[in-house]
Amino acid sequence: KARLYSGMQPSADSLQIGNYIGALMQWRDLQDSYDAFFSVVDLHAITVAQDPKILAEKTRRTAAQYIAAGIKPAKSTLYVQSHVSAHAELAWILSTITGFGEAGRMTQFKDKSQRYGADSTSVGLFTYPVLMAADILLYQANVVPVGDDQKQHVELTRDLAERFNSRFGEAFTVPNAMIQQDTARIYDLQNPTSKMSKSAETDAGVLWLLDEPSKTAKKIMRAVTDNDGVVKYDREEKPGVSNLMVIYAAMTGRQIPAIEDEFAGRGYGDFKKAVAEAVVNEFGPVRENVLELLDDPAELDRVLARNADKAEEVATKTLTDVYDKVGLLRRA
Ligand code: AQP
Repeated sequence: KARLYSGMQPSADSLQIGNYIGALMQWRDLQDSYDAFFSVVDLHAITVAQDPKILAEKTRRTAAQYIAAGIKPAKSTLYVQSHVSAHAELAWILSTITGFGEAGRMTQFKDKSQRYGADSTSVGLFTYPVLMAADILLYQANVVPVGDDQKQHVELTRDLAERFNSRFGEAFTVPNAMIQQDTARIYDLQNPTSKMSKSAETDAGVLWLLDEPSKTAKKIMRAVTDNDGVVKYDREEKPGVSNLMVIYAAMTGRQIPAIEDEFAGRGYGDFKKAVAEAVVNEFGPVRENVLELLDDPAELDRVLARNADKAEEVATKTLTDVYDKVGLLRRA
C-alpha cells in the first residue's frame, strides 16, 4: 500500500466543520486504501502562542475527535507529533538546506505574520513549512491530502526531498499533494468569502464539532445569505448560500443540482432548517463519542503511546539514514 501522511493542529478545544469536511471525512475514506499516518501536530501549533496550561488537553481532545470521526487507531497510525522526537531533528537538518529566500516566499507565513504583527512573529512560524516537510519525509509518504492553501508547502517539501537526494544520496520519497476539490472548502458563516478557521476572530461564523446542537442550529439559522431567496449554487454572487449548500451536500451525500431541485420555490428558512438538521444529526454521534473517549483519558493516552511507537519505528529508520548521509559521527 502507498503511504499517506496528514495532520491537524490542536489549536482549539474543538475542530470546526471545515476541518471535518475538508480533512477528517476524507481521511476516513482514504485510510482503507493507504498505509496512513495521521498526526496531531502540536509542535506546529506552538508556532503561535498557546496557553501551556491547556495545550495538552487540546491535543488529547483533537486526537479524540479524529477517532470519534472514524479514524481507526488500530489500522491507521494516529499519534502526537511531539511524541516522536525525529520530527524536530529532521526539521533541523532540512533547515540547513532550505534557502532563506525560498522560505520567505511562503504565502502562509506572509499572511500569518501580517495578522499577528512583527512582535508576535516567531522564527518558528517562519520555519513552519520546514517542520511540515520533515513530518512528511520521515514517513516516506507518497501522498499528502491537503487543502489548496497547503499546496505551496508540499511543493517546498518536494524541492527539499529532491535537493537532499541529489546532494547526499537517495533518502526520501518525493511526495505528491492530493488536492481536494473546491467543494471541500468551507467558508465562515458570517463572512462567506473567507475560509472558516479555528482561529476566527468571531465565534458566530464557526460551526464547532463539539458545540451543543442548539448552538449549532442557531448559528446556521443566522448565517449570512442574500436577498434573492433562491437556493442556487453560485460562489461569486451567492457565497453564503453556496457555502451552506456545500455543507448540506457533504452531510447528506447529495449532489448540488439535486439540492437545487429539492429547495426550488422554497425560502431560505426551510433550507437553513434542513441544513441545521443535517449538521446536528452528523455531529451528534461524533460529539457523544468524543465525550466517551475523554471519560477515560488514560486509555486514550495508551492508544496514542502505542501509535507513537509505531510511528517512531519508521521515523527513526529515516532519520538514522539521513544522519549517516549528512556525515554526522555515529554514537558508538
Ligand atoms: N475552512 C476549511 N475548509 C476545508 N478544509 C479546511 N481545513 C481547515 N479549514 C478548512 C483543513 O483542515 C486541516 C487542518 O489543518 P490545520 O489544523 O493545520 O490548520 P488550518 O488549515 O490552518 O485550519 P484552521 O482551522 O484554520 O486552523 P488554525 O486557525 O489553527 O490555523 C487541513 O487539512 C485543512 O486543509
